Amino acid sequence: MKKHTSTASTGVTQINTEQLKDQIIRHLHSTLGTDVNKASPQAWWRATCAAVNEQVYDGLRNTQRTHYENNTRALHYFSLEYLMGRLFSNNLHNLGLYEQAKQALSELGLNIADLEDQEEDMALGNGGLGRLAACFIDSLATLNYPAIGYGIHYEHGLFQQSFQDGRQIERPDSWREYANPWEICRPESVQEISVYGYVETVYDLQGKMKKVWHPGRIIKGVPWDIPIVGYNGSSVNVLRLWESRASDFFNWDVFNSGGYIDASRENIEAETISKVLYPNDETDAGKELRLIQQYFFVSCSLKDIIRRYKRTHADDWSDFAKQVVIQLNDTHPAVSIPELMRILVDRAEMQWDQAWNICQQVFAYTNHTLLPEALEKWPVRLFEKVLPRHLEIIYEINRRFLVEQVDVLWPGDNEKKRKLSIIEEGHDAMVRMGHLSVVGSFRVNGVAEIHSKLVKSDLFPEMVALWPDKFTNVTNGVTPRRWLKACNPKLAKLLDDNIGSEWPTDLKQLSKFAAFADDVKIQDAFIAIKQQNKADLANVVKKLTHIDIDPHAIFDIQIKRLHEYKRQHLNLLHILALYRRILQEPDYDMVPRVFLFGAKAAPGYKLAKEIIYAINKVAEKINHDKRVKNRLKVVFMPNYRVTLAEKMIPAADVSEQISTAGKEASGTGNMKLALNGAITVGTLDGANIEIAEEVGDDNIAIFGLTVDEVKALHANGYNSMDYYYANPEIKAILDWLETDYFTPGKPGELAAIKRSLLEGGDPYLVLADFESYVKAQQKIDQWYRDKSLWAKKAILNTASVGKFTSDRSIEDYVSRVWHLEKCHIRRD
Ligand code: CBF
Repeated sequence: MKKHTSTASTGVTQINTEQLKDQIIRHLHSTLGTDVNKASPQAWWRATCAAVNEQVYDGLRNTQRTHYENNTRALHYFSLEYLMGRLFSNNLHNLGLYEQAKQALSELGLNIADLEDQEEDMALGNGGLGRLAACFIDSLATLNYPAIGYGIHYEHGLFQQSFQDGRQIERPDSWREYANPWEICRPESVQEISVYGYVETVYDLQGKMKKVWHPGRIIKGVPWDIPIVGYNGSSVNVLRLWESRASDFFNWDVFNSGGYIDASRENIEAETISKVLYPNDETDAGKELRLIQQYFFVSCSLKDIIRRYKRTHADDWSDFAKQVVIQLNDTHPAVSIPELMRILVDRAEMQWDQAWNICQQVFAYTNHTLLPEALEKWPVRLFEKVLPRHLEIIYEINRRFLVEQVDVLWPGDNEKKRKLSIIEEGHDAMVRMGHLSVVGSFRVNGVAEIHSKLVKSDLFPEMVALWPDKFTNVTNGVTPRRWLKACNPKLAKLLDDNIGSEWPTDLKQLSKFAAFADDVKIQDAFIAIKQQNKADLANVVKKLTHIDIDPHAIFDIQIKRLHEYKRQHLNLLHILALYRRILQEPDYDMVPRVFLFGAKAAPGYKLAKEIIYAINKVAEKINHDKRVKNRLKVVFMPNYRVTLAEKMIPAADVSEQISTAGKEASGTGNMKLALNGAITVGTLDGANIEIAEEVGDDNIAIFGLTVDEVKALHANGYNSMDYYYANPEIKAILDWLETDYFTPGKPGELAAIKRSLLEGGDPYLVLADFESYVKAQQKIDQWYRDKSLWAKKAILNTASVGKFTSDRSIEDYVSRVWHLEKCHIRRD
């Protein structure tokens, strides 16, 4: 039997199948306290994780020691979300141990896939920016950049979704109910942070004024480290997540004064901070707990950074900005700007200018959205209650900004001041976190070319006038290790066999695959792989939904959060149009299609939940209608998450990227799907534009209004009623939704969509784009009829999207923002 040996080259020790087997059994005995005869799949999985961790910890020690010895400048990624998914197969792949583990487990009578299913997804994020953070930390470790991710150790990640009579039901997610084998608690690095209270102005003996914050509550932050293993065993970096607990000090006082119940209440309140991830993918501004969450994790993280810095620099701050760069993943961690100022001015007693100078060299900010409702603002009143000293500091930052910058460029222009002020004046004054982030950072980036342009032209034009060089673009990317090598092993092998095996770390190599686009043998192999992946997905669908789908139909997939701007309802209208055509014309000629959706709606987002309900109800009807003769199937996959994405993406023929132009900052699902050979039906929005540039117009179905056309249509007064009356198909479909056809005996149950599109004014221009969307879908239908033509387009998609690796994004950040040096890890 073939024995596999690890290809791991640097930070970690190489082991073979036999050694791995021994390690697994040893851990079954000594870590799990059980035996081969009675071990459950959970125990086997945990024992295997423990065995894998032997290599991981080896790499971690080597990495930390090398970084320390080299005294390296490091990136600190501040993010409220990390959508990690599972780590078992990812760690094995990155260590180069996957085949050994498969072999070792099989020799022990186990199937690796069964063990993989023992792991809960680590879903500490909502969607785009959380998954991006996970890809970025994978790339940083792979590229040997010193970096640490900071975030919150939520006890409950994103809710688990199921459907009851088609309606979304949410249940709490308990990803670490029985402990998580990948995390290490670090009690030696606990931090304490303060909230509430009041600020006192005091004068020292020399008459110098000082601000003293008397906090109302102290909370303990306990760090949990998740090792992040770079591909090929390069660096093993760390994701450090903070768990909140009541401070012993405070509790003890209350406890001693007989307040056992009060002490317990305080415990609960403190623990609440890291209890749950807020399930909105936009903002939760105005919610006190959310502000405390933000402050809790940035304060713990800054203190942790400073503790590490002081180990080598004591109280000399002059190298701080050389050693430390902090990336703010959206505005969520923006309160770190006044927090660092507070630490420097109040605690380190630094002059304001010097402190501000440091801040402005340390922070960089990524904007992920232009949606006005998503631009965070905090009521001044709330800030004052939770972080009174920080509010004062923000006022001072703002005062100096308005006087020293705005008034210098636009003297006496109060309108400019009003627009640029970090404080939005009004009945309920607000702190504008976007403004604060721009003012306090040395670099601001959007996440795709078009988005970065719009950040400059539409969101912060005056800031650009003040600091033209501050703004840049870094187009998003995804890690090809998880999103091709691990999730689509058959395609990965086809690539290895034909273009060599360098592509996982040099994705531009994929372009070599274009030479095979017309090669019939490769086309057949490509189609066969897709077919097998589709058959595998059909089994998953059957298991989860009891729906039978035909793997020979087109698999048309829309997977992303449910939001009006992403327009799942446009997809639904197209499905309804096809259904109606079939009913009107029984022999309607179309390639059979399975429409698959995966999406969670924020629990409080009513219309999004109505859209899910409508899709489920329409699916029920269509899937049971014999007249359809299997030309159409509609499936809404429950509980969409990273693990499900890994099963759906390799099986996709068509990728739905149909947001209103100008609304999706970038998208990353679009990249993963194209990488796996799906053809995009998409608008000229976000990274779709760059995907179109790479794959070429013949290999993508672009439709709809452009950003400029959207703006013009809104400016000229868009009236969705015009489309309703002008297009009989639109009218018929919307009217249909109002009847009880899909909800027998309950007319009007699906009327919310019609209402939003007509009375609600159709803010995302669904009706305006409908006709051109249907045409793009007809193009897909035509293309698919020619197997060889389709295979060629699919191959060219895979071959052309090398740009969208997160390794390239990271290199862009390094050269445009972070200026890091690679640090090659020495083994002990
Ligand atoms: O940049 C990553 C992603 O972030 C979002 O999900 C976000 O949270 N604002 C955007 O909506 C995506 O377009 C973007 O790809």
